[in-house]
Order: sequence, then structure tokens, then C-alpha cells
Amino acid sequence: MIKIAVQKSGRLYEDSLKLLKDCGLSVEDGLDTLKAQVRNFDAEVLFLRNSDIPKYLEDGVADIAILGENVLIEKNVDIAVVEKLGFSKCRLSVAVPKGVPFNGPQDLNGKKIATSYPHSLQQYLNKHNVTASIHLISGSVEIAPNIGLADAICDLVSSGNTLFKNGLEEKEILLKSEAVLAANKNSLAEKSELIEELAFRIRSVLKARKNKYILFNIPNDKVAEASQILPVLKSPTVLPLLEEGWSSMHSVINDEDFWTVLNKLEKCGAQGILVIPIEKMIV
Ligand code: PRT
Repeated sequence: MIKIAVQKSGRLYEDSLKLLKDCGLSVEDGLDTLKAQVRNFDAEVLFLRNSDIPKYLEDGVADIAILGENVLIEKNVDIAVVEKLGFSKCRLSVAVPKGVPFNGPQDLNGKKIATSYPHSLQQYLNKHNVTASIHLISGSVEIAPNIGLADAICDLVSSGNTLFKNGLEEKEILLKSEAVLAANKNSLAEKSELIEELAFRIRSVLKARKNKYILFNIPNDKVAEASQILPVLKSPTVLPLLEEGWSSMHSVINDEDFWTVLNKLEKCGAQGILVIPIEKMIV
């Protein structure tokens, strides 16, 4: 059996649970429980605080977990990242009050910096030979310069709205983060079959999310041209239509190229274009 840790509540909770469910795991939500049995997979889900998960992983209480990569880096633990998951993207940045000159890390010398990420910040300061005093705050870090507690902050940023609302400007990105699937290294060796099975399902779901199934009708003399426009899988499926001189083409396209491909297909003579989400994808 493997023990999978996910965040109990917070930014990662919903996406983590949805990912496990999309992988076919029958998991109950963790609203009034800290532990849930997975009925159709040899696993148990532990609902924990994101910031505590690295320690649980390191101690082997959890074998595998979905957590923010920034927390793994901050806790400086020897844990293997199995897969990047593409959600909860953010960056850890240094910001200073708007209008305060900042020409590089050296400008932080002798300054007070408020953060919830002392280890990551210290690493950055060491790298640039900067001596600054770190004020550890567990939340609402962005308020610190406004109330005279610090000259600068080091905190997570995603949209940048919080910095903007607090009159701060992002100056340096220390690291970029997203949700990751991470594993205890012993578990990775001892429970490789179950962990690999889960990682395989996760990869299939993530791949499917990045692609769309497309089908359309096209005159036969345009099939070759349309095949060149469809880049993802080996080769498109071409089926004859009942109407003489026409075919139906089926393929898979990358979500990012979606509008460009659609535009080109229309110009090429495609009609009745249908685009369908893909649930799982194994290539
Ligand atoms: O309590 P627990 O330990 O479970 O959770 P947590 O303290 O780690 O907090 P939570 O749930 O807020 O964040 C969980 C994880 O989400 C983080 O560790 C990151 O990996 C990820 N994440 C992604 C973020 C953000 N984006 C984010 N924007 N975590 C926090 N923020 C905060 C940031 O601290 C700042 O206050 O949002 C504010 C900035 O957001 P923008 O959009 O205004 O820039």
C-alpha cells in the first residue's frame, strides 16, 4: 500500500484531489477526516498541511505527495520530484516599495527583509554575498514595508495583484514553482510498482489535458495539405464520407496550437470542425 499526502485545505487542495480522481482513484474529500482509504487502488490519502508535507515525506509517514515545489526547496529535504504537475504556478520574488531604487541584490545589503521563506532567501543572499536581516513572518508578508517592519519582502507571487495593492514592485525572482508529485526515496525503491502506476496515470491525465481531439470534413484533394497542419500524433485517421469526393479526418492537437491550427484548417477547406476534450492519453 502507498500513502499519498495532499493538502488538507488551501490552494492545492481542489486541483490535487481532482487529479487523483481523474486518475481513477476513488477518494473521499478530506473535509472532516485526516485519512481516507482509496477503494479501488492500494493506497491511503493523508490530508495534511502543505508546509508539513516535506517532513512527513522525509520521515516516510507519506510515501508520495502532491505539494508546492517551493515548500520542498524551502525545507531543504532529500525528496525525489517524480513529476511536475502544471498547476499552482508561482514564483518566489523579492519586492521593494514602489519608487525605491533597486539596481540588483547588492542594494539589499544592510536591509531588513520580511519573508516566510528564510532558507530560500538566505541561499539567494549568500549567492550574491549580501548581508541582510531576515524577519520571519508566517503570513501577510506584503504589509511589512507599509508598517515599517521591513525595507523589502520575499514572498510568493502569482498574478502580482497583492504586490500592486500594497505599493510594492517585484525586483528579483529567486525561484519558480508549481505543484509536483514528490516521493520518499526509499518508498520509490520499495514501492516502485504502485508509485510508477500512479505516476503513469498522472502523466496520461496531464497529457490528455494538454491536447484536444479534432474531427472535420474535408475535400479529398485537400487531405494531404490538412495532414501537414495537424502536428501531434503519428498520422491522422482519414475515413471516406458517403458524399463522393469528401473525407472525415480525425487527429489530436496541442491545446496551445489550437487556434492557429483551426484557422489554417478552415483556410484549407475544412468544414464541420468538432473539437472534443480527451480524458486520458497514452502514446
Ligand atoms: O497551510 P498550508 O501549509 O497547507 O498551506 P500554505 O501555507 O502553503 O498556503 P496556500 O494554501 O496559500 O499555498 C499552497 C501553495 O500554493 C504554495 O506553497 C505555493 O506552492 C502555491 N501558490 C501558488 C501560492 C500562490 N500561488 C500564491 N499566490 N501560494 C501563496 N500565494 C500567495 C502569496 O503568498 C501572496 O500572499 O498569494 C499572494 C500573492 O498572490 P498574487 O496572485 O496576488 O500575486
